[in-house]
Amino acid sequence: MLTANLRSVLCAVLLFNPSSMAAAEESLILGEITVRGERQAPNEEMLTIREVRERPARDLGEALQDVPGLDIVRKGAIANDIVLRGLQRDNLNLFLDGARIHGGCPSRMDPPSFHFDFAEIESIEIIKGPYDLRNPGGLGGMINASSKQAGFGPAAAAHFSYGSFNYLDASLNGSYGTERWESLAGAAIKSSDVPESGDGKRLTEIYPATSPNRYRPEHIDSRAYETSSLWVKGGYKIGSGRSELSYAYQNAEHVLYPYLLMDADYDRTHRINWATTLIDPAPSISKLLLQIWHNRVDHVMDDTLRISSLPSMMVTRPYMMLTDAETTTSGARLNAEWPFGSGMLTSGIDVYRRNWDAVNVSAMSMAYQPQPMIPDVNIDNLGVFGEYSLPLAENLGLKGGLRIDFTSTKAKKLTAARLDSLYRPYYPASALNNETDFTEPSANLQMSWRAANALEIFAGVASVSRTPDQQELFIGLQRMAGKNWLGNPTLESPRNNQIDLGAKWSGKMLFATASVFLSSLTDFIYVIDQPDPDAAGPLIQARTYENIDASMWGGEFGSQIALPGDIFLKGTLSWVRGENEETGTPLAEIPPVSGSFSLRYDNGRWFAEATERFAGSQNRVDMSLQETATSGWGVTDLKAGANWERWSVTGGINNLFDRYYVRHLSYQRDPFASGVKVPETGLFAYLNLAYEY
Ligand SMILES: [Cu+2]
Repeated sequence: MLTANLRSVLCAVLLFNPSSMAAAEESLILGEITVRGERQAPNEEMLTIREVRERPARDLGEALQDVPGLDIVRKGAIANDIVLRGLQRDNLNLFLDGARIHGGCPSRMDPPSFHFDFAEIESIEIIKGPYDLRNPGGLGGMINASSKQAGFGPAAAAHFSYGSFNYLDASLNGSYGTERWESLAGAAIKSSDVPESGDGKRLTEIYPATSPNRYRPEHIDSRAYETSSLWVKGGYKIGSGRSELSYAYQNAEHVLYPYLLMDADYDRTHRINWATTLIDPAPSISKLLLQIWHNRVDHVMDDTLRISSLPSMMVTRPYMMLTDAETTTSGARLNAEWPFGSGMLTSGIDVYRRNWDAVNVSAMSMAYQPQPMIPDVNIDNLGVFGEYSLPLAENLGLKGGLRIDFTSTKAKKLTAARLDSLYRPYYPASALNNETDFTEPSANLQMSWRAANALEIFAGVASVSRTPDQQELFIGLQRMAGKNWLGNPTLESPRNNQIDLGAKWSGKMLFATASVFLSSLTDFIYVIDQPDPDAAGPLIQARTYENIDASMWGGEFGSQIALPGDIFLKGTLSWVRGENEETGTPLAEIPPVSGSFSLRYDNGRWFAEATERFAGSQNRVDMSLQETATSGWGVTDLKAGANWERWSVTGGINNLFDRYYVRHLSYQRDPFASGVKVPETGLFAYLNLAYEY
């Protein structure tokens, strides 16, 4: 937490504070290299908002795509889901200012990162691997976005971006701070028409001419998304600590997901977060953090834009299927830092409740039948942790910790009758219940050794578990054809046992990291097909979940080099491999090898940059899930920009040669397989204009 805050402050000073801009102007990138070198551990990554802002990233997934180890699931023009070292969904923790947030959509139309705008964000911290014990469930890693803080006096910033396909992203931030208090408010809007891929087709034109899931002709040229966000924050200084209360509202309307069989009518999000930090509140405590937060998301999706909703004998409403979902996540934490011996002990207690309730209404036979798809499920978690960091010698540090989580889950709207009729036939040998409990310890040990002035070596070993989520345990959707979608109420908590080795070189002109990891996943939650239990009866095959043993291994490389003549080079490379140890076959949805290389001229007043992004082919696929191979690709991006007093302008072209390409994680499998891959955007030109006061 402390390093994250310090890092935010450094980023803010280096990148945003206009008064320090002149001094830092000559060495903006050099400054970033220095900050990375000083602050970024070998198992961590950080992304500055400068890097985010220079490109037309529509969401956090796109913004993070050049960070080694990160990849995305492409579902449409926006709302890409983040993948870290081949792990995704609930295997990753994603927070805003340390507050947990979950999406409402059972198909992850609104992943956690979709629920805040970039314009709210100052920096993003990524811990790769299970090395965060301060939060429950960080099995694969932790991504924490830190929101902007008001500085001293008045400040304002305006950003405006426009690009191909009527891409629009505009935001306004204003703040005022005094010795004692500070306040900040901002707003942002984003919208775009449907982008075209390199073959000249829009994302809404990717379905075969006979598919019932294709878009109706009048919606092919509609908006791809429209979002608006509003945020306010007030802070009060208490000694050298502070107390802060923030609220944000986000409304996303008409978001198209060609990846899925439905599109979002809306996602409406409320976020409230209160955090108080006290410095030296008692002789034995150096820092105390108390935080309480609450988030709520309302989400409705349906197929009204698709052919499947055209009126027929069966379809007598504007939709053939509709899902109305709502989720709330609330929690609190109390963390304390105690100087103890020659080290520092951090301990804490935290609780959260995540409630998820989704009702699906589909035309079944001759009637519309509502089903408790996610049957109003509570997950309640109580955790305690202790973490001790000890400097063993001047150049050798040791850090270790232990955490225990007690979790109980209950599906309030899952009746015994529905469990018996819909779930039990697929699990005849198990006792099925609408509630289940877990008690899981997690632990890690990390060592960092400064082997030479510029060289730091990192080694870590960790064992971290997470709770199965509401969907994996209790989802229940009976369908007319295809496959049912069922949770498995007998799931155990998955666990990641991982070792990491990393090295970081942070010289004056060169910053480089290299890391490798090996992970043994026990009770990993994996998608499987259950056969039709009553060949002649009304039941059909089901797509469900089971615990498997799996292993993953891989590595990343990242570097930033400053050459004479204001030339900068940047390169990244990521690789991961996953194996299902039960069957000896590849794990599904593992990204191929990928990377980027860029060359930049930057004299502090203006810059020009060329980047080549690439991915290899992925032939290691899970045939049992009808996963198919994906070809490799490479695309070229160009950009240039200039600063003048308080103004800055950046423009560029992504995918210069208008290549048609798809990512490996670009299509949905059963039970909602639409059979199409969602391609990446073709040639895309953009202009960003920013004014900072
Ligand atoms: Cu949805």
